[in-house]
Amino acid sequence: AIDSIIPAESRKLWDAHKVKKFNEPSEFQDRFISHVEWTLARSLYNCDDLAAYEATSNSVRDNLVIDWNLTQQRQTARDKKRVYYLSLEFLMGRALDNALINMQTDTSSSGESREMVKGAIGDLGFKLEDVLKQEPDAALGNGGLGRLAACFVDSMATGDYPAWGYGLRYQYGIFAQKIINGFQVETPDYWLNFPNPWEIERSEIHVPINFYGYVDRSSNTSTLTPAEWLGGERVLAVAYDMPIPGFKTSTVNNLRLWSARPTTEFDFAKFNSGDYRNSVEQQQRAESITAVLYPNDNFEQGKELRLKQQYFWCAASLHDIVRRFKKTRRPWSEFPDQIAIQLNDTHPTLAIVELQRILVDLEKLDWHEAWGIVTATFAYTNHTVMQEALEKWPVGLFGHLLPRHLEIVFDINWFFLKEVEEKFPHDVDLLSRVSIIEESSPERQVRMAYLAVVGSHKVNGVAELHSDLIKTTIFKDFVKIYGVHKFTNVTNGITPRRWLKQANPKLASLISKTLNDPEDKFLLDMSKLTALRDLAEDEDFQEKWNDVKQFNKLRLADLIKELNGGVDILERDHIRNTLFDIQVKRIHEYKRQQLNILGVIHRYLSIKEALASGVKFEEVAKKFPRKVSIFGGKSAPGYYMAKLIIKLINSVAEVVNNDEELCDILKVVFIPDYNVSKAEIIIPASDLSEHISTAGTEASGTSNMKFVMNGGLIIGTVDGANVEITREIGEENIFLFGNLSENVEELRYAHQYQPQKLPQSLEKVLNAVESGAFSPDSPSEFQPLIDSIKHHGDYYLVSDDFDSYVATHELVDELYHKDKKSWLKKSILSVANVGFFSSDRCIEEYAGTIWNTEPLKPE
Ligand code: F58
Repeated sequence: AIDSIIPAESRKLWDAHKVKKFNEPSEFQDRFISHVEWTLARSLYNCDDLAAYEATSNSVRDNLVIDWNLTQQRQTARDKKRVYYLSLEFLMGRALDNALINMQTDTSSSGESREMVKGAIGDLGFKLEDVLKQEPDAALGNGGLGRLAACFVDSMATGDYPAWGYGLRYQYGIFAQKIINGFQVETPDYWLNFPNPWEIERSEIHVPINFYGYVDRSSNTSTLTPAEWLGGERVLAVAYDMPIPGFKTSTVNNLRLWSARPTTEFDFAKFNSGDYRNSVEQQQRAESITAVLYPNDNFEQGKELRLKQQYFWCAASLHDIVRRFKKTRRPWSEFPDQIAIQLNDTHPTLAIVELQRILVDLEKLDWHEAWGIVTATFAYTNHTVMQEALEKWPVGLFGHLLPRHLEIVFDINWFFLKEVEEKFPHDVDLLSRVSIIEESSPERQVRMAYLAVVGSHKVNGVAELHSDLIKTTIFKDFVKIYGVHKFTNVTNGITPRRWLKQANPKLASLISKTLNDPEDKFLLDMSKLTALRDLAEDEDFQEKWNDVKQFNKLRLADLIKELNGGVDILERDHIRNTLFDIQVKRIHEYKRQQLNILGVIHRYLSIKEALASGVKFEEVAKKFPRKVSIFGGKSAPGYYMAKLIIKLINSVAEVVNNDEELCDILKVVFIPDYNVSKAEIIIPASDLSEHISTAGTEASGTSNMKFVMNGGLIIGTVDGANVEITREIGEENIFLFGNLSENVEELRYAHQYQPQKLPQSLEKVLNAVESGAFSPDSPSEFQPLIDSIKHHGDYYLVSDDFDSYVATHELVDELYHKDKKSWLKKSILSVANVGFFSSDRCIEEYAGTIWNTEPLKPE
């Protein structure tokens, strides 16, 4: 039973006044109007779409909060093992539509409540679609890693796991991208302009967090015994909770995001010395800790504020976790039986050090007992093998900000190296290779990935190929030290609720009708989709399937038009037989958008050449059937080459789209400000999508799974989860090309010592770019891109993969335009076999093999 301060005799009264969910349209309307009048202090006469969005969200939230409270009570009372997912990023996107899909009322199941609200709000004079569009994206992440965390909290709630997410409540999410004269320009994403109905401020939950200062060890001199960390700056971490509803369950989990506030403590020293303004200013700086999300993708910058963010968040979260554990009055030894903490990349690695500090300094446990508890609690997910993305912190900066934590890191390292030395005596090289402290100049650095490996009981990669690679590259020595079983794989997944039902309602409805599954149970058990295999060649079904795709392509064309100031780029009548070829993801050299756009230029030049040599347009159009190449994605603000790639794409679009001779058989579109809500429109519209990273560089990729789940075919390299996608859907249903990861090193090596020999096809393309064909006013504008391929070793192997890329596109054209039936068959079979990539499967694997937790089902 849970304690309560309410006396027993009063509880009856509480029960009599129990809050109730809205279950019917008229109850929803009551609630909606109450919120318009009372929460928003508006009326019928000034209720616009935005107010309707706020009122609808508040009404839906009321329902969720009832289940949220029950879920939390249940989890406390049953006291089962809990999971905490620590991620510096949660790329949630919009919440309302998702809540409507997942929410249950007392009388309707998930899915049905959306229809009910749609009708009810319609009768009040609003269109649900317009109301949903009012919501700003919660864009608290950069890309794949942040979106993965968002999919995981959805699946943890759906699977009834007692699991919380912990993150930061940034006031500015990832910047909004504007394209001006073809260049990316960043503008701030202040997403909290209007009241956010999806967060509940818990001002009563505030944790003081310290920085800087010094360590006091009064009498004893050993760093292993309790010490006191004193002085320094202090700020408050205030909790904001977001309800996370599961699908077809009344479980509503919690995502707790911390926000920084000044403490109410007052600096009397400064005040007395007459420095009032300074003392206030210093306090105000506290808020800067959670002001902005760092906008880098696969690159670590090493800024002090970033480390401050990390500690602020780890310390607040651990304080919260420990407080909850202490309420159970269990002995410390049971901590790992009750709690699993998953580290999403190395960003939360300080949590390992902080827990060790709490146990040794505050709870006075013996060092080794504490360390046993720590390592049994934590597990770490790695998302990259690229050196520039591995976190390292200069020892000086680390020790200045967190003096006691640095001591603890040194001690962890000391015991670790001792263990290594005992296992592999006299291997000095090994010791320096695996040391958590890197002896680099000008300064030593803390290697966070190694600290995470040493402090965790399991380390996983995010796709089979990637998990194999980490064992032979960055963590090779650790496999030798700990054995191979510490390292495992959990292939990524995506939530089918958002990425099928919400993004593609037409396809979801065709599937539910076909499977005779009116309650959409397939969204929970995606193996049900295999029943579609039998229909892959059924002409009637193919036609319906194709109609859905056409609908989604028109929907995307509408969006593109809207973003283009109301001017169509694509002729509507042509959309039906235009291949939509899409690459949307962060812009990065390793993801090779440059390969894609150079391929587009190759196609353009080939068309022009054919026309110039007198070949009839009809013939040319047969060889190069209609196609639009669609790009989208943000570059890190300081990433020069990625920004130049964006500019090249826009410059090529300018030339190609205005070349009348082409009569629209080729178009190029760059969609500005790619984000989650745009992805929901873009992904369902693809015929083909591009996942063409240099082999061995993309850890998994998750948009590849999203495209396949929406019936798009993919062209890709043998990289990341493309490998398992191929295995699941069959190699005849995917267009693979390019060199394999095992050859990459050799090819790179060769580039360094031999002058680059480019294939003729690429030579032509680069010459055109160099001649200023796409930048007549400054012909050398794209020289750095050309040089990186021609003269700087072509690190990403564009030249090595170019011909096979172009040839594979020819196969795509041929199939799409000459054999639509077999195209549709491949599309249907892809969806039929995509079930493995549901994030529900991932969470089951984490729970079974890493967390050792079980679901806690609502009674
Ligand atoms: C991505 N990493 C991987 N990092 O690149 C992708 O292959 C994988 O599918 C995905 O994680 C999920 O596992 C990624 O998105 C970041 O954005 C970090 C942000 C913070 C700085 C370092 C990169």
